[in-house]
Amino acid sequence: MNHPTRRQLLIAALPAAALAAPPTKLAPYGALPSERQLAWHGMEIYSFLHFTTNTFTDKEWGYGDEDPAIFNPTAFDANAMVAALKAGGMKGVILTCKHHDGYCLWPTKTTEHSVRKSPWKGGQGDVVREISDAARRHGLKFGVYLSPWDRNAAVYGTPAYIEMYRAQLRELLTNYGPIFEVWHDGANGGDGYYGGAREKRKIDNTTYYDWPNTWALTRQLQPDAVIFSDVGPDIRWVGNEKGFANETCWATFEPAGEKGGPASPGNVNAKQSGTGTRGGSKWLPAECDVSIRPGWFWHEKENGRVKSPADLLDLYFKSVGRGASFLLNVPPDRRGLLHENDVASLKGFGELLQQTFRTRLGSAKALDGAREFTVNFGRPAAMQTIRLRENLRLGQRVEEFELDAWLGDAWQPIAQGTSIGSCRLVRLAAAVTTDKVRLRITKSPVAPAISEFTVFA
Ligand code: FUL
Repeated sequence: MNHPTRRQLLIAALPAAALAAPPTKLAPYGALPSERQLAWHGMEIYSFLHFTTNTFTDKEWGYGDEDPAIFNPTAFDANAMVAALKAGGMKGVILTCKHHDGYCLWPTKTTEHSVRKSPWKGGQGDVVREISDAARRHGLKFGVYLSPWDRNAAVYGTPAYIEMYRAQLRELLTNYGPIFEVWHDGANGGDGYYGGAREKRKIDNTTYYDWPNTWALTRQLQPDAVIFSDVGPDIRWVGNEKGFANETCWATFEPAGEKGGPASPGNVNAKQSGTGTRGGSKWLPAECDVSIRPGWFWHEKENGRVKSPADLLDLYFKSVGRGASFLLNVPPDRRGLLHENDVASLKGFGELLQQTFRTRLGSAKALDGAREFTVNFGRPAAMQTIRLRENLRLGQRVEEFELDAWLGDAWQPIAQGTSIGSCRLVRLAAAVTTDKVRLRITKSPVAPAISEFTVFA
């Protein structure tokens, strides 16, 4: 009689997704990503849409006393906006369902301050519905931004507001299909309208929001969604709003509060967020957020200050190429469309991305455990871009690497680097013509688990 081997039994017990990973004899090292984090790593680039009454008042932070009557986009077209994002290569879109001014872009039951009180579509409109539907139609994932700070709510600062915030989250997480990311901003408390009080309200951001219980609600309603904040629990802020991670960027992180002590959203020593913590106890990869314009919201005067496709490609290399994600904000204008300049830039960026990774000169095979690999093109070719990835299921292992090209009759160093993680992109200042490129892992506490080494023209 044939008994299953121990290995067969082990494999049978594995979830289906784990079987998709290449077989390995290597033991995992350090903190490991969850399945939801792994799915998120696969996205790499996605967009923000910052849209609220600010779009109509020309502000970045609304005070909370804006009249909902001013929210009246004249040619709102969710399909057109999502299509433009898709042309830019975006895999998802996160909508500011409520920004600090408290105006809700969906017909919430929690407050009167919403689209229901606006003339747009006779008070029957629902921006969250239209954007989430359009995203799914175009194959993009949908995420929600729900500002913890609410300058409109009379109850802000009291326990009743936490109930209200959770009720809003519950509406967003139950009525709009699968959510890939929930975005909790760190800007918390200050002056505002607060139901007419017009005063300053300070909250203690280490205790007021009781985050663990809010996050538990997200886990319950949308178990696959990653939760973003300054400190995770799934995705961390990179520590700047310029769209780049540090040259060395670990997926592991040990967040500390601004003045030491425990960290919380709005209270993190952000100087460490760009690099993370080598050997940190949590898998907490970085997300690099930035706007395509100087501001997060649309302003007429910034129509001429849209980042170019080349600027965006540079940021892509400095975010995705350093193991983080790239979250690019493109704000709708007063028509409820993306401005022509932004649309053109997105399209140009999408094309540049395709061009950059169009011609594969070669990839290395049988990577498990080895410290040295060669990609042989079989003929001389001009190469400029190299992509490396680690098998994240085995943790972040590599600490330093070097790349050499065969030039004349010897290996010559062309680049070196540190962290790899989900993705490390190396772009040489100028193309090098060679027929083979070598990767050497020069520092790793355990056998490396490189899952990709590809050279592009
Ligand atoms: C910040 C907010 O204050 C900005 O308005 C914007 O939403 C940005 C993404 O996060 O903290």
